Amino acid sequence: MRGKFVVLEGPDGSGKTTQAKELAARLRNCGKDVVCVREPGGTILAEKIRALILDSRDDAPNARAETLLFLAARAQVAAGVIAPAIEAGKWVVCDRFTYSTVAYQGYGRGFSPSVMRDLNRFALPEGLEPDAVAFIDVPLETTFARLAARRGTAADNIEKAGGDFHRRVREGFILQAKTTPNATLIDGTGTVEATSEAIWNFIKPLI
Ligand code: T5A
Repeated sequence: MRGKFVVLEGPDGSGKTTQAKELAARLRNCGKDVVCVREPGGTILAEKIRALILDSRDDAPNARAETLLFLAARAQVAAGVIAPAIEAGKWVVCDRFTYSTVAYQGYGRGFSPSVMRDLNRFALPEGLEPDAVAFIDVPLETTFARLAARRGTAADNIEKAGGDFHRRVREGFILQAKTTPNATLIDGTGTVEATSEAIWNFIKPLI
């Protein structure tokens, strides 16, 4: 039997990684075989691409190169990890997916969101669609406060893009939450437990 594909999306520091772990634990408690994936990443090549995008210092990718690198990483993990796991009956919990490219490179960098959607389609195996997408929403102040509290180290290339960029990215996520099938917008400003419970209430009906 086909598994399920669940995506967590949202601005930097909205709590996706924390919530992906919480959700995977809840699903495993229900006896589900769960694969967790992060984007960009999830295969050896995709993790190398991640480092090229986020950590290049002297020769950071320009906006078009950045877009194509995110898509290359997605093509690799989608065909190599996500689609086979779903085929094998597993649940895939994915920390970011196509909606991030629409939000960051589309609304953030200023490329056409519809071109970003076309590029996403090209990058994915035919028919690969999430069964549910939880968009976790936090205001800009929360993004920057959480990242500052956690890191103390240099920001990556996307985090360095500035307040206006991140404001547009957030708007891009909110718009997509309203227009994407099987999606919901979840308030990420409460406690980890409160957000986890809201995500669980959204995902539970799929079990
Ligand atoms: N990107 C990615 C694109 O531009 N285009 C794309 O197509 C894709 C796929 C990825 C970057 O790449 C960009 C987006 C990103 O900028 P990343 O490091 O993976 O880089 O970035 P994030 O996915 O944003 O990961 P972060 O770790 O920065 O944010 P998360 O995962 O949303 O947040 P999380 O869970 O790590 O939490 C951050 C901090 O907040 C605390 C946590 O303990 C942690 O310290 N926290 C809370 N604190 C209080 N209350 C809560 N409810 C909390 N939840 C978490």
